[in-house]
Amino acid sequence: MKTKITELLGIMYPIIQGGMAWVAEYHLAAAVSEAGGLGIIGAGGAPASHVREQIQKTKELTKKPFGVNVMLMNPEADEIAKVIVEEGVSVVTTGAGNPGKYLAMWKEAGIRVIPVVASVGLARMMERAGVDALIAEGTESGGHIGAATTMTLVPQVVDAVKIPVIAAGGIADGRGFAAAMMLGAEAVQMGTRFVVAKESIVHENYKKKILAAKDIDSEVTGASHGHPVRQLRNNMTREYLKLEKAGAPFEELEHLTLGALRKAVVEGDTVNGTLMAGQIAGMIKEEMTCAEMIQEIMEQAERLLIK
Ligand code: TUI
Repeated sequence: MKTKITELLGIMYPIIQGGMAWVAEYHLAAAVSEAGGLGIIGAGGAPASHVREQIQKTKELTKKPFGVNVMLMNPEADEIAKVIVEEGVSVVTTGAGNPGKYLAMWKEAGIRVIPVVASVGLARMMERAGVDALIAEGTESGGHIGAATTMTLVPQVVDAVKIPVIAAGGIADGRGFAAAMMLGAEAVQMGTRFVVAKESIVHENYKKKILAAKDIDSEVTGASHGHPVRQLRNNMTREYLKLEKAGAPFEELEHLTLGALRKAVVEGDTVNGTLMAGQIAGMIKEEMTCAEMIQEIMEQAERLLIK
């Protein structure tokens, strides 16, 4: 399927894998790229040296294009931005902030720059700054989120800018893909579905929680201090929300979440770990390879779009 995004990025299918911290490492990124989508290494909160290693390992597994996501709150974001240039990565996505200060360096290196935006305001600002495309991410997503839903955000961003828009948040099958195209998107980004890919290194306990999740099993923590994060309900979210409701200071809440994503992804701690997942988790029922998922989504979407 050809769209402005498949042309821009040189990929077969307009499906991009979310740059999820801890989850989006080189096995997953390479598998998605090999399957014809765009795999992404999620730098998350990792040090720049780790990101460089991940890039090098991905290159060993695939010759196809892949990207790196820079989580802009990472204290080593400046170094990671340089590593991306040095390693000749072809696509960068960014999250949780404004990547303005890196744009000149990335564009000069010929990198395709695609920031995640959660509002029309930032979308316009990013287009003016010269980015290649945008990911409009709705509040249905897992992890750090904005306030607008995918259904409302995507068409408003599409109307506001001329560059291609990728829809994210609440998309996990061919119906969601087709709906995103109807809203004017040129591709989709999926996170939660790829967490349970066969190639994903995420702990089996975490995957099982996503596969067992129902529609209303996610919870948003941190909204009171401006860092809303969506994750599956567990002991951690109950404790967090109780403290948050009681007006606990930011530092105390931070302490609760420190290292909690690693605990979930690596150790499989589903009680006190952070099980980041989007609202679409309730629809995901099966672990598949990335190639199987992408084939299934594209076949279903094409049937719907031809109707
Ligand atoms: O970045 C994400 N999702 C993430 S990052 C992450 S790591 C983390 N772990 C624990 C606590 C907090 C973060 C987990 N999930 N998605 C992209 C995204 N970007 N969603 C929303 C935004 C966003 C929000 C506001 C982007 C820009 C923005 O504006 C900031 C500005 O400076 O204008």
